[in-house]
Amino acid sequence: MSTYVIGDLQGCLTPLVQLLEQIQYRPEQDKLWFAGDLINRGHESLETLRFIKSLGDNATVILGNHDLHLLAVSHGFGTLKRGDTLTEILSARDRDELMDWLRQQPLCHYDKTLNTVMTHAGIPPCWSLEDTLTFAKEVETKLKSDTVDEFFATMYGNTPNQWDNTLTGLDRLRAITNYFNTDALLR
Ligand SMILES: [Mn+2]
Repeated sequence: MSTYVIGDLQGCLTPLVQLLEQIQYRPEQDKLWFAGDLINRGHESLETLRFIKSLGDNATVILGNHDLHLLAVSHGFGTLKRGDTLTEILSARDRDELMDWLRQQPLCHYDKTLNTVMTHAGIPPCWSLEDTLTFAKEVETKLKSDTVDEFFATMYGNTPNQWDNTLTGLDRLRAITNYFNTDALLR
């Protein structure tokens, strides 16, 4: 059994399918991890999302900044930018199903057996593993909640840009999200 970790697909399904052929991916025994940014920029975003979702338990997915942007826009927050290729998802017949599935995905994945953590951009050096998992859970709980719109309404923005354990509320959630998803904060 092998575990393959694949980075930013950005809506490029055809190269993914070619890659899976090349590594001779065997669904009955191999696992695929996707490190976020499944969609946007590329021209097969809708099909990419449907494909990853169809992999079920064979795929472990975490959210990247583009995935969160799509979720925010689909909830009526944020605006589409030039170069975004998200409209086919937003107008798809299975949009709600895809968005509900995406919203259930975590910001961070930890595999104890492999002693490995996957995040989209990184982990700040001041966070322990326990901090990392706890902070990810805080955002994930909000994402799955009925009050997720509060999060999307305040998700955009680069402040606070310094981690402080005393941060609370939506500022805290935005800071955690930015640390997981924006490598600028980690430099
Ligand atoms: Mn990204």
